[in-house]
Formats: sequence, C-alpha cells, structure tokens
Amino acid sequence: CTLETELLKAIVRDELQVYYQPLLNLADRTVFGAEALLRWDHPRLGPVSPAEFIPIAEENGYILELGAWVLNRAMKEASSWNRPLDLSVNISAVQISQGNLVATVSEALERARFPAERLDLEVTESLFIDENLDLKFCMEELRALGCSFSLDDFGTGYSSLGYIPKYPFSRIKLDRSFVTPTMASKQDTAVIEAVLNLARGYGLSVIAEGIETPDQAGKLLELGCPLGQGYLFGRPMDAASFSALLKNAA
Ligand code: G
Ligand code: G
Ligand code: MN
Ligand code: NA
Repeated sequence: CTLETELLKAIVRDELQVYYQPLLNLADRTVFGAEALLRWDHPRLGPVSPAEFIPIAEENGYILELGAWVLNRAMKEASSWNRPLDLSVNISAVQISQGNLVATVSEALERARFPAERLDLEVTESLFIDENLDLKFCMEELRALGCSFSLDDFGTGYSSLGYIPKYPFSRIKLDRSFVTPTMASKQDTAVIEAVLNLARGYGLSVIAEGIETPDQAGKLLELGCPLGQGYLFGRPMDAASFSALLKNAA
C-alpha cells in the first residue's frame, strides 16, 4: 500500500486533525488569531508531514476533499473558543482552479455559523507567477463575502511585485527565512524593512513567521512589524491545547 492509497482513506478512518498555532500582537503578546495546520497521524506510518502529503493530494485531486474538511473542522473548533479570534486556513491553488472554493467556503461558514470577517485564507506567493483572472475573481467573490486573504511565504518565490495590488490581499506573511537567528546582519533587516515599506505602501498588514526568540520578537517590533507567530509563543497544537492556552491567557 502506497502513501497515496493510505491518504485516500485518511478522512473516513478519522486519522486527520487540525492543529492551531497562535498569532500574536507582538507589543502586548496577546493572541488575536490562529493558523490552522493539517496533521495526519497514520496508525502504522506515524505522523506524516503536510509538506509530504499535500503535494500528493494536489496531484490526485484529493486536496478538494481535504481542503473542505479542514475548513469545516477548523471553523467548527474555532466556534467553541472562549473569545472570538481570527482563523487562518491555508488554501492550495488546486482548490481555486479545480474546486468551487466560493461554495465550499460559504457552506462551511454557514454550517459552523462562523463570521466570514474572521476567516483569513492563506495563499502562497507561487500562485501569482502568471496573472490569473480565475484566481482574481475567486478572491474577489470571497472578499465580498467578508473573508480576507494573506499572502503566505512572502519573499521566497517571486521577484516581480506587480501582482500584489491586483489581488485583494489584506496581509503579507513574512517568510520565516527572513527571521534569522540573530537578525544582526544589516542585509537581513534590510529585507524585512523593505517588506514592511512595501506593505505600508499597499495598505497591507504584515505578520512575521518563525519567531523563536525574544530578541527576534523585540527586533521585529522595533522595525515596525506588529504581528507574529512562532515557537516562542506556541507550536502548532491540537484543539484542546489551544483552548486551554486561551483560557490560561484570559
Ligand atoms: O505545519 P507544517 O510546517 O508541517 O506545514 C508544512 C506545510 O504544509 C506548510 O507550507 C503549510 O502551509 C502546509 N499546510 C499545512 N496545513 C495545510 C492545509 O490545511 N492546506 C494546505 N494547502 N497546506 C497546508
Ligand atoms: O508555509 P506555511 O507558512 O503555512 O508553514 C507554516 C509552517 O511553519 C508550519 O509547518 C509550522 O509548523 C512551521 N513553523 C511555525 N512556527 C515556526 C517556528 O517558529 N520555527 C520553525 N522552524 N517553523 C515554524
Ligand atoms: Mn501558512
Ligand atoms: Na509561510
């Protein structure tokens, strides 16, 4: 049995979970949201990384079912949090090009009675290599429903920036490769500052990924980056642990 055939049974066998990583205001360290991250724990193979199985699911189309499952599960779990938070869900290009993402998202919002204004969809920069009108219309429709979009992995995939104002983004996610161990080099902070300037110019907010030390958090705040996520504040954790974290913070 291959990974692929096992993956096709993951939903019905109840092997999937959504983990949540806190998103924070760096100034006061309050949690304002969570990024949903899919986890697959196979009974025999053990945990399989989404970096490994998402590409397989994109290839064989199962990502449409997986993507819908994540949206439904994450909004259902987020509805039980002790206070309203933003929820960010990663979306694959295939869900836009081959699926009916607008219908999938609106059905999930309705089922969970989750406010669209709190749902953020993360799309990776690599989607925007060519101008894509379907993608643009899809994003605009979801935007009209109240959802927002974050540009994920920013700075890793693409050199021209002209696509940014053509699509309805609210936020840029500064890739964790820019949050270096010390952020001491002028070059490292120069890239971060360039991204912050660009975001300011386009009226977008920025969230820094991969913050692991208090020094990094302090430096980012100093540079003018108000939002962040990373192991310093919390690793991706299961729904019960995330609820507990919110209760302890309250
Ligand atoms: O959580 P982790 O660092 O293992 O995630 C690895 C990669 O898998 C990341 O790029 C992340 O965006 C992606 N990923 C995690 N969950 C999902 C999901 O539900 N949908 C999609 N499309 N990608 C996901
Ligand atoms: O591609 P995307 O940004 O969605 O992927 C998020 C991934 O980054 C998740 O797999 C998550 O586990 C991982 N991640 C989150 N915080 C940190 C961190 O502080 N350090 C490292 N190395 N990885 C992180
Ligand atoms: Mn992401
Ligand atoms: Na990223």
